[in-house]
Amino acid sequence: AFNGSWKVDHSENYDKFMEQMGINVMKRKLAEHDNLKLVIEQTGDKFHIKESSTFRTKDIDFTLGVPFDYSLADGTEVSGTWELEGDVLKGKFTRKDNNKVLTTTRTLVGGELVQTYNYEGVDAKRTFKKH
Ligand code: MYR
Repeated sequence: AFNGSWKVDHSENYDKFMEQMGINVMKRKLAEHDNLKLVIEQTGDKFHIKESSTFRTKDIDFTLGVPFDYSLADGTEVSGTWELEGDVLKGKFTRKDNNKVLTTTRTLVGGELVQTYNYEGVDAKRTFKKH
């Protein structure tokens, strides 16, 4: 159900979230228009994601419940896990530089993919459309 090619359509509070993450204003301006695209292929509990944006292209492989390393587009390194709870993917990632936790969820809502983000009390949301 998460399978497909998803393009970001709009974001809510993403700038504030990135600010909380410590990202400077110039990078935040660029990141607001990153044209993020995710191609998701799920097979059982294994995911393969092709991420592309104005910043980079990246292949990500993970298995539900199994920790993995990931670098955010600004270079911040995190380590964590995705789990499926009902129809909701729940991710919990710890920054390697300060041990603080970033949580994120992915849910399908009316044919759109909604990803939420939380870091240190600040929530954001990005909505992706299938294309
Ligand atoms: C993936 O499933 O796409 C890979 C793992 C995602 C880890 C957490 C993603 C949070 C990205 C937040 C970007 C914030 C920029 C400051």
